[in-house]
Amino acid sequence: MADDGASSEVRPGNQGAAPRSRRWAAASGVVAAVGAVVAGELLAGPLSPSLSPLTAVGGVMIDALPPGVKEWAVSLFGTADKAVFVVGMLLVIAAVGALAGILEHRRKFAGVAVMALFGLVGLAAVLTRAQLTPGAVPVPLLAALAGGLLLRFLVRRLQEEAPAYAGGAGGAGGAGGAGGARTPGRRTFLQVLAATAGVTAVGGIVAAVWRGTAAGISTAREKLQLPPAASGAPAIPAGAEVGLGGMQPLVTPNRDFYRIDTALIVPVIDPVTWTLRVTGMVDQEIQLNLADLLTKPLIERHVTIACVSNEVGGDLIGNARWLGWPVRELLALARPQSGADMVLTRSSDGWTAGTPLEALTDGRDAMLAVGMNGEPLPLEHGFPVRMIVPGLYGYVSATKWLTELRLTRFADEEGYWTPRGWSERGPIRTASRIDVPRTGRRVSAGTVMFGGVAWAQHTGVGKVELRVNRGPWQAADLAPGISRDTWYQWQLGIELAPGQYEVQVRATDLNSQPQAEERRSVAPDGATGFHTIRVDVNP
Ligand SMILES: Nc1nc2c(c(=O)[nH]1)N[C@H]1C(S)=C(S)[C@@H](COP(=O)(O)O)O[C@H]1N2
Ligand SMILES: [Mo]
Repeated sequence: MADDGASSEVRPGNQGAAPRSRRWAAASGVVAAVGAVVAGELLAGPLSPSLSPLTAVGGVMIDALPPGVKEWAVSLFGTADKAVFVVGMLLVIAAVGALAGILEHRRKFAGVAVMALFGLVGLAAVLTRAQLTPGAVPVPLLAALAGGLLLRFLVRRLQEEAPAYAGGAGGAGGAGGAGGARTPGRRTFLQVLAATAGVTAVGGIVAAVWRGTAAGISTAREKLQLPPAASGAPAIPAGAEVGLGGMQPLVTPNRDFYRIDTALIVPVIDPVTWTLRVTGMVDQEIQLNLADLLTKPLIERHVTIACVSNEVGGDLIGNARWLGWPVRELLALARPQSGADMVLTRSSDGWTAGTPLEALTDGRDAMLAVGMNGEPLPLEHGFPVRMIVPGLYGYVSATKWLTELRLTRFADEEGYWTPRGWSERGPIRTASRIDVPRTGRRVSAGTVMFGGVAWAQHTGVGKVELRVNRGPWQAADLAPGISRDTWYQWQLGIELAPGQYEVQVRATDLNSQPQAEERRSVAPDGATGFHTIRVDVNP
């Protein structure tokens, strides 16, 4: 195809060479743009550990995503959603970089201008974030400067040292021949480009390791000695775990515990300098540090927490043994003023949740948690301190990386998710789930064992029933719960002949309130409907 006599006589530095040199200019732009990002991450290390330009831009984008898109992304990518998001951002950045390279090749400083724009976008994003500190401001500008210098340097090398490939201004021609030969000039340019890309890659790995592992804080966390609870967790009753193969453990191990939050990188908080403030409509403002908190009489309780985005049958729910100080005791010291009906909790990254004051003072085990299943909170689950409130969805109560409790009124302020299409109040809906057998699974005829969990937070589960092909409800064996603040396991053997069946579950709480039957999706205040599975019974 290329060999069509008439047009084969390509002039050096023209049609044949220009596209190729444009490609190298684009590659230079990619290296420069990624280099700028890496520079930003590295500079953020010493200057602004909890806010880099990349995480600032990502945070702005996450906050701006319509709630539907967010749910979709979470369901599509599961817990990998953040990695996928970051990779997506880097691809866009690389594409913009390629464009900058091509522009710079065509016209001096045109690509550098794109890099400058990059820096301004980063700066604008940084300025809007809650973690903003003075040190964060110069980072995007210095990063953009690094990217701009790198781009200019690479494109100049491309144009000077491989003039045959420079299709740009002046039609620099001749020296290298018509596009095929490996001239010394071109080889030098490629070496420079490869070296720069290598340095950028190494820098990227250093930045990722540095920021990703947050080594110092992880060590501090591991060294942290949690005091024993003044009031220990009630023993788990015998038989609470039904022990059916394929069921999930009654107490969810930390590494398997679902994680939901808007934080692109896990906030890393130094436990030594961490403070918690109680502000707003209180007679006595309070500030305390972790050492203070750990001297308080702590309680330890099993509490099941759930996400409002948990679909019927979903797994955004987990049960852990939390160690913490009752929130009501802190509030008693602060003395809320009359009229206050909401506690707006805030995290180090500016996320907020609006919790009814009532739920924090009515005697339930709402706590400022420091421990999860016998160890300090994992970084992803809110180290050093988070709030746990039995009976409320996480988005209105379970603030991780907690830094402030602000007494206010629902009439005056709202939590992060409320203006984004979610209810102001979020009590966890009574619900149930079939875990065994998995939907669509083939089983053998005879007694088929069904098992799963049910929860009616802070009320307790009264009964669980199953029905086959919309027949009569049959009572399942309900295992004893650890407390009314945890989920309960259940099981039931049902005689099934070969065929295909639809099996549904429903829970009823200890006040005889059955869970809602109507199928509704998660927004604005939690999914409803019966979890329904299909079972194929083999002969
Ligand atoms: N700082 C902060 N805390 C947060 C959130 C958040 O986005 N940021 N998300 C909340 C939501 S929606 C839920 S469901 C729970 C999840 O807690 P987990 O990740 O420990 O399971 O955390 C809550 N606490
Ligand atoms: Mo959530």
